[in-house]
Amino acid sequence: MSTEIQDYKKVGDQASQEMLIKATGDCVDTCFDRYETQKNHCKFGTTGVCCRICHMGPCRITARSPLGVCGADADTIVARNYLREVVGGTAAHSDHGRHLVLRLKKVAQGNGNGYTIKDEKALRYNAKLYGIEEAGRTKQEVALDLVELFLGEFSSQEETLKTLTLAPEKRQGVWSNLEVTPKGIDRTVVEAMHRTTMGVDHDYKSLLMHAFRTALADGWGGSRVATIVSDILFGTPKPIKSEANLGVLKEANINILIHGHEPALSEMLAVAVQSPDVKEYAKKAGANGITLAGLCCTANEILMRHGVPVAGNFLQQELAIITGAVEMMVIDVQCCMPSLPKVAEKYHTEIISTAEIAKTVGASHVELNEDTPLESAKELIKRAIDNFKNRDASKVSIPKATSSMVAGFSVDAIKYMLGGTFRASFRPLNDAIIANRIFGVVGIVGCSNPNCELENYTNVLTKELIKRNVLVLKTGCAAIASGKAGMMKPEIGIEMAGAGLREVCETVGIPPVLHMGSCVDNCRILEAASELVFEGGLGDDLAGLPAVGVAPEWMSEKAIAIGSYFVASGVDVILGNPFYTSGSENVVKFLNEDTKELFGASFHDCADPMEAADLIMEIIGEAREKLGINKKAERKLYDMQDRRDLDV
Ligand code: SF4
Ligand code: MSK
Repeated sequence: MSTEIQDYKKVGDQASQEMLIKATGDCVDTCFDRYETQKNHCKFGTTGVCCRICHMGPCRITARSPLGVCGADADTIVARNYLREVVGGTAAHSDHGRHLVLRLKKVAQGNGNGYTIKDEKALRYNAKLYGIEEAGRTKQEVALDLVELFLGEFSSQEETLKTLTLAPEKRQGVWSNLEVTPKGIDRTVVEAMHRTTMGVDHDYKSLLMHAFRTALADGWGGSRVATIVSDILFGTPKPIKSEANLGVLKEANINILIHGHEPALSEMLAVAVQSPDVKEYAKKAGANGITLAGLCCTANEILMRHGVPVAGNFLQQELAIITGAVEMMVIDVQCCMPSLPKVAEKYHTEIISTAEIAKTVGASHVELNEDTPLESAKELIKRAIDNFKNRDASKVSIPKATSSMVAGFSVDAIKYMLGGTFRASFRPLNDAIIANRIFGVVGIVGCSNPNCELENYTNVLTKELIKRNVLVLKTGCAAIASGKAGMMKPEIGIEMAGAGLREVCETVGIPPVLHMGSCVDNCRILEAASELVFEGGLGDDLAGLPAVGVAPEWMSEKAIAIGSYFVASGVDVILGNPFYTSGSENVVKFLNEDTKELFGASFHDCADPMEAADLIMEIIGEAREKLGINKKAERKLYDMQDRRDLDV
């Protein structure tokens, strides 16, 4: 490794290192450089004791000034700030869900204009879950009823969320006893903003309980609705092969990147890019073809359903442009850096913002024509093709690194893999856990963050867990990290797995690390955990399952909401970097200890991936002990007499 590369040791993967070196040569600033200039973080911010909620402040709590002008203490201020972060995450996931519900409404009313109900089975299955009559009715009629119900999930003023009834009954009882069952999503979010404005809710416990209530409105509300409707409109993901890392970009091709979170436009682009006229247009422009690839969670959405390759995760969005080979980056919502047009100035890349609510200075704004979305998508691709002539060959350098992967593990797909068409169920997984071939299940989720070495924590922990026979479920940028590291290629992942997990994966034909989708799809992990409970033999609640959640390199408010709904659901959560709450011992104690009494799960801070692995084994071991399954099952070879006995 050259000294130049060693300088970028905060970036573990070769492809990103190469692009950071190129960025220096091209005089381009990236988030890694900006992190260096920003990294002396304000202590008032990182400890959560800065309040700028009213204009008597800003107030900052210190030993010499323990109260704000209004009298608010550190507990109130830290808890208010935490709740507002949960609100940000919940609002992002839920607004995404709302847009999808409104799209399903148009489709059901006959105004889909190219969007259809792609998965009628998912529509009917989910309608039944909510008690909507579906037999003998058209899919449009069923969809309209489901849309009405989902819109009620946002607007309900007095009734609690219907989607919460998809959780195990015992958990619903816990929420009800603690009075954290949320009413409508919009009401819950508005109330959170009201509670945190100057002079309203000052009791840190009351504020934190509303944070959990709000997070539940995300995980068992907005996010779950978003995932269900995405499956209905675009298809429930099934295992699909693809590739990950910057090497998916091709020098001789037109390269188009889709980035953000909402799948509606990218679905159209994935269809449009296949059309013969568009392909012909690319050939005429002198390109071999078109590479459509994704970044962040838009990538995960279209990877899961179309096998569209993933160019990279959150921290690779600028690096992708620095290859000099990207004709267009189409951005929608969430996690798209405002720096993108600035980076693109050095190259020929055109940044196109597409969401009405998400505009970026320096980007061109093009919204999909709702009457002719496919045509709009084609026009966008042709615009990228027209930009090919502006590419400067001397600035092009695409890293070679790519890794093949299998993604697309929705809960439905996992059930099918475990039991086939006629016996699709989680039974074999429950049995493997009970027999201790699989020690437990861990969801590793979240982002990448320049405050730590890119993907190191995520990959070290994942590798260690599968070695210790823990099945790993992944979403978001953490999933992309495993894809890039080869762990989602069954033959490679299986080699890394411990004997018990390996046996199960080989029998079923799955990798030991399952890609379950985007960050909104973290609700799929809760759905999978609920299936473990419904299947029987592992207790009657999510709390007590041999399962843990981890957010190793998180950075977004969405991750705070996700962590909070995991804990409120009874699943312990390990954080690679702590919340900005250390300014209040009471708040930290509440989140890291008191929640265990309330919800049966809590947060744990753990900066080292190997220590996290040990902690996870301890938490899962305790759960196994309580379930009475903490022993190594002997494998019994049956002789003829045993078989006769079994038959009796
Ligand atoms: Fe200061 Fe209180 Fe205003 Fe916050 S709400 S800025 S603590 S006076
Ligand atoms: S994109 S929220 S960086 S996972 Fe979902 Fe990745 Fe985190 Fe954004």
